[in-house]
This record gives sequence, C-alpha cells and structure tokens, in this order.
Amino acid sequence: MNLQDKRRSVVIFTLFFVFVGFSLGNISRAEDGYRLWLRYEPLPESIRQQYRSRVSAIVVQGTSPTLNALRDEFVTGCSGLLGTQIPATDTVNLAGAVVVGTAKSSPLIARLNWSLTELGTEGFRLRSATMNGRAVTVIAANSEVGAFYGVFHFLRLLQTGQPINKLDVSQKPRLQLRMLNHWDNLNGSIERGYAGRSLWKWEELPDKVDDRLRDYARINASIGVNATALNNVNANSRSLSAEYLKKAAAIANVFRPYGVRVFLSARFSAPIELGGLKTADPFDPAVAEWWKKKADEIYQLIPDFGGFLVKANSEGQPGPRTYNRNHVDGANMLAAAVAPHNGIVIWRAFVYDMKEGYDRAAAAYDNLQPFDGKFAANVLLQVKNGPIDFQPREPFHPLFGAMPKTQVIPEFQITQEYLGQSNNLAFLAPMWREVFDADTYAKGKGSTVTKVVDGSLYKQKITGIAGVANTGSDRNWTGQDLTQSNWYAFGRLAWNPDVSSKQIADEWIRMTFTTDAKAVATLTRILTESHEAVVDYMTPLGLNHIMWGGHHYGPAPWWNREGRADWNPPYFHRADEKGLGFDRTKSGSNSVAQYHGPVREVFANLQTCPENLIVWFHHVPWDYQLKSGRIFWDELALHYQRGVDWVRSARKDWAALSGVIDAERHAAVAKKFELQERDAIVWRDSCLLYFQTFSKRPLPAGVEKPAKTLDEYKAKSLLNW
Ligand code: GCV
Repeated sequence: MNLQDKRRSVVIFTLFFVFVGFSLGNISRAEDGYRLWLRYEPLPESIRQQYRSRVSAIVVQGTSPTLNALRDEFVTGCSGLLGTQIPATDTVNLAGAVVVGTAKSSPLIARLNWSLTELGTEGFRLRSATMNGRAVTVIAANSEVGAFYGVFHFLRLLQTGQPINKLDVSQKPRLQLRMLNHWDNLNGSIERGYAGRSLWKWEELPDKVDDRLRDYARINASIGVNATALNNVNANSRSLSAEYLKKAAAIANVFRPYGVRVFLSARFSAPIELGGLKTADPFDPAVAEWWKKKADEIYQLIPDFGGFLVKANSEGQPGPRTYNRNHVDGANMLAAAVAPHNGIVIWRAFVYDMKEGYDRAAAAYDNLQPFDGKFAANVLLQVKNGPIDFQPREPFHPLFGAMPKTQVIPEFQITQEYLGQSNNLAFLAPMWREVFDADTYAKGKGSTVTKVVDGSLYKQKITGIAGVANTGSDRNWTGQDLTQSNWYAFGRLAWNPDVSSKQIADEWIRMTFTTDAKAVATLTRILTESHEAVVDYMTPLGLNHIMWGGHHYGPAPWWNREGRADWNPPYFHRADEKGLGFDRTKSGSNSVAQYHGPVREVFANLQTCPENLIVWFHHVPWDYQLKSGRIFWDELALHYQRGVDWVRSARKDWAALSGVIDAERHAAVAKKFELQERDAIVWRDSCLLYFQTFSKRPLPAGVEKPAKTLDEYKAKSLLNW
C-alpha cells in the first residue's frame, strides 16, 4: 500500500466510524447518569404503538410558572418516550389528548364538575374520559402542583410500560411534609456527602443561579418531595444573615414552580452571633424578639418559607439547655416566631449528651419523651429511624409510639454515612420498610411505625418525613449510578409508605436503566438483596457502630481514640471473653424497657429476640446456640462470609448485563462493585480477626482465611487503600 492508498483508507475508515457513530446515535448516546430516572428515551416500538393514539397532545389551559413547567415536562417526556414530537395545545381537537389542570386554570376541567375535595392540596385524579366526543385522559387536581404530580405519575406509567387506556387513579400523598435535609456547609462542602460539592454554589448566588437547580427541583417533584432544608443542621449562623437569606430566596424562586419549599437550619445561638445579643436564652424577651424579627425578614424574602430545622444541644451544638432551659422552651420560642407566617419548627430528637456510663441508645427517649404534649402546635419532632445513628441495622426508635401528643416525623439517612458511602450499593428501601412495618404495639397489635407517622394512630395535624440527601455536584448527582435509587425510594415511600421495595426497585430500574425483562429481574434482585448483604459483611446479628472513627468508612471495631466513650466501637460491641453485645435488658442498661410490651419482652428475652438484633439487646455468649443449630461465633463468621459471597455474585450478575446496560454506566458501576468486593473482604477479615481475639475460636468451615493480619488491617483505613 503506497502513502496515498494509506491516506485514502484512513479517510474511509474515519468516515465509516463517523457514520456508524451517527446511526447508532440513539442507542449509544453518552450516558453519564445526569438524567436519573427522567431520561425519556424512546420506548420499545411495540409499546410506543400502543401509546401513540392515547397521547396525541397535551392540553394545558392558562399559564403560570407551574403550568408552564408541567407543560414542558409533559412535552419533553412524552415526545422522548414516544419518539415523536407531542404538541401542546389549549383545546381538545384530537382524540388521545391529555388534559391537565385545575378547575381554576382550565375551563375544560371545570366543566367536568368533578368533586376533588378528598384529594387535598397535593393529590390528583387521572382518568380516561370523553370530551367533545373524543376519548381523552384527564389529569385534574386542586392545585397546579397536584396536577404536576399527576403528570409525573402519567409519565411513570409510560416509562414503566403500564396500560393507559382505562385509567382511574386517585392519589394523594400520605405524608404532608416530604423533605430532604441537606447537610451542606456555606463553604460548599457537605457533611457526610459523597457526591461532590454542594449543589447550591453559595458563592455565585443570588446573581447567578445554576441551571442545575431547576433539574434538582424537577427531580424532586417527580417523586413528590416538597421541601428542602438547604444547610447543615450543624448550622452556621451566617445562613440567617441578610446576605445569605437573599441567596436562599434565589433558590426558593427556582424551586417554587415545582412545589418545593425551602427551610433553613437555624443555629440556636444566632441572636448572639448575628444579633450581637449577650445571650440566646429563650426566656429573654430580646431573644424572642430577635427571632420574631428574623422570621419577618425571611418571610419578606421567601413568602412560602417552610420554617426552621434545629439541632440543639447535640454534638456540641448550642441549644436551650446551654441557658438552663429545656427543649420545649427552645422549640416553642422559635415556633412562636414563625407561627404568624404559618411556618413550622422541626426539632431534632438526636440528643445524647448524658451522664457517664449511660446507654446512648436510651438517650433521645430520656431527653425528649418527658415533653410529650408540651410542644407548640407548629413543632414537629424529627426522630432518626433507630435509637443510635443510622446504622446498617437498628431496631425502630422507641420514640415512635411513645409520644402520642407530639407530631413525630422520622428522619432517614439517604446518604450512606455508615453503609459504604457512594462506593457500596445498599438499596435502602428494604431497611426503611423494616422501620415502617415495625409494630410499636403503642395502641395494641398493628400500631406500626407507618401508622404513627401517617397520623392514623394519633391523628396529629401535621405529618412528615425527612431524608438526609445523598446529592452533590457530581455529574450523576449521587456519586454512583445505583445509589440514585435511594433518592427515588425515599420520595416514593414518603408519598406512600406502603409501597413495596420490589415495586420501587422495578419502577426505578425501568425508568433509569432498561425495560429488558430479564435485566429488570436480575437488577431488582440485586437491589432488594443488597442492604442485607451489606449488613452481613459490616454489622451482622445486631452489631453497630464499629466503623473507623471520624469518616465512618470501613471497619475498626478496635477503634478507641475518640474523646468520648460513646464514639468508640468497643462501647457499642462490648466484646470480651464471654461473648459479644450490649446488654440492654434488666441485667444491663434496661433501655429495652422503652419499648411497649410485648415487643419489649420479645427483645428482652435472648430466646425470642430476633437474631438479626441479638447483640443489640444482649451480651451473647460465643457458644450460644442459634436457631440454625450453630454456635453464635460460627454464625457470626458465616454471616461475614455470606456478605462477601453476595457481592461476588452480584458483581458477576452485573458483568453479565454488559450488552443490555449502556457501556458508560455499566463500566462505572462495575468499578464500584469491584470496590465493594474489596471492602466486603476487608470488613470480614478485620472484624473476624479482631473478634477472634476474644472468642478464641477457629473460623468455621466455609469461611475463607483472612488475606492479611489484624495488625495490617489496623494500620490503614479502608478509605486510603
Ligand atoms: C450532622 C452523626 C453524623 C454527624 C451528623 C449527626 C446528626 O453523628 O456523624 O455528621 O451531624 O449524626 O445527625 O446530627
């Protein structure tokens, strides 16, 4: 081949690849995870055909920021999914139109005269109907945001391939406040964030507002999240300064059309730091006045401001007790400041500053329960799912069911502080389901946490839920494509705490990755099994808080360097020659007494205590025989091994999906699984080697020999491997 021929072949080759690249454009488009579950890629042709005659146009009468946003979403979504441009009109002149709005915004909907009262302010009705002699679909609601939720529901039906020809769906959210808590600092870092920097870009606000914030609001609206606390609960007073309030107002303006209201975390001592007062004592009239004025100032800028989220007298944060007042004194003073504007105060129950030798798991109950019935009508008490701190597995928090006259809302952690952060897949819906389904027995059998939370047990006026966000500036929002599912799951459960984990996983996979039936089944299984597997290789049988100090990534059951006993793993696991676990029965701290009978008795008895919580409540002898017939030590070791085995097989299953999942995300997730396998092995080996120094027993058959020595594992945190 001479030089000219060579050049010619290079040109032909290049042209060939450009051509192939273009023609494959649709299926091989770069997938960086940015679009999450709102990808709106064309559905398989057979499904598109069924939908086309039913989605000919969108009819949205009137204009407003919300109506405009929902129209855009509908057009983008349906056009993408159906592979053809769907027009937006304001009259029904085609069969198959989808008519969206409220009786106020749309004369067409008003004419239907539907009674929608029971849908409340955020519900919607989605119904097949006839208008002007034409078959149409109607999405009607009492508010424009309700109609928007209906649009997202309709889009989800298409994305997941559901029939849409005979629709009759009425839905409203079961919980009123469905909120994300961002632990974002003003310098752009995120406490316990594993997906980059804060999305807010405080330094650019209010003059420049990142376009991405609109997408953040859209995504939340798509799962019904309607509130966001912008800043860390370990709060900086400056977030309430005039300068930062303007920035918060700019964010609120972007979120408003999507029904997402802004809250701020308030530092209790702000009257001193910002207002120059000598004290933040809630009984000092000047302090109360300062907060009132601050609230007035905020509502001037953000008329739909939600209110304050407060971490008080916890982990060094100031609070009313700093001034010899109590939690109610503090919460009610703030509540009075926002009450004239219909604002609320969310007071966190994560309080554990107590006496020497106490049981940390008992502290929140001891601190807060005595105040039942004393909080103002606009105060919510935000309680973590379990009594310690977002551990891979905890029993439900005893405050659920213990405060019948208080508006208790759960706090979940979507960001995986203790569950492998953004490197390990732990789909959290099953864990949250476990909490919702737990029976508190507060009013007899069937008093589940769901019923406490959704208001059906105690009829509280305001209901809600909060999730600590796992988002950040990473292109794919959550630092790993598969853990996006936890953001989705949180929203779906906040909307309806009865949805099954399997359904959530199935929906999310179809919307985010693929509708291929086999792949959906494999991935659903991987997702729904993943949390238990993480528990197996991190903290099986009720172990907890044995992570490396500070960053909490990776194992360190030996860690004893923190200033407080209750920040060190040995405080929690209590390993000794006899056995393992924290005795919370009468012979120990007796914090099990905080639960209602008969749950209390079930937990308190070693024979009946669920084995997955056995060392949470008991100091279990190494040779205690479990239901499997094996002794406790062997069972512990086999759980660790089972966790590792699961990751290996999930990794293989994922590898086998390579032709079905787009190459970019497939490779990214494969890398994460590789890390997860490494992590699982390190967890297994270091925990077993360490606990073996107490149990003095050999590893049972079936458990692999550790790859390194205990000293080697102790020498280096998994974060720096
Ligand atoms: C925001 C745990 C975390 C802290 C967090 C705290 C809380 O202790 O490690 O980072 O602080 O919970 O929920 O307030």
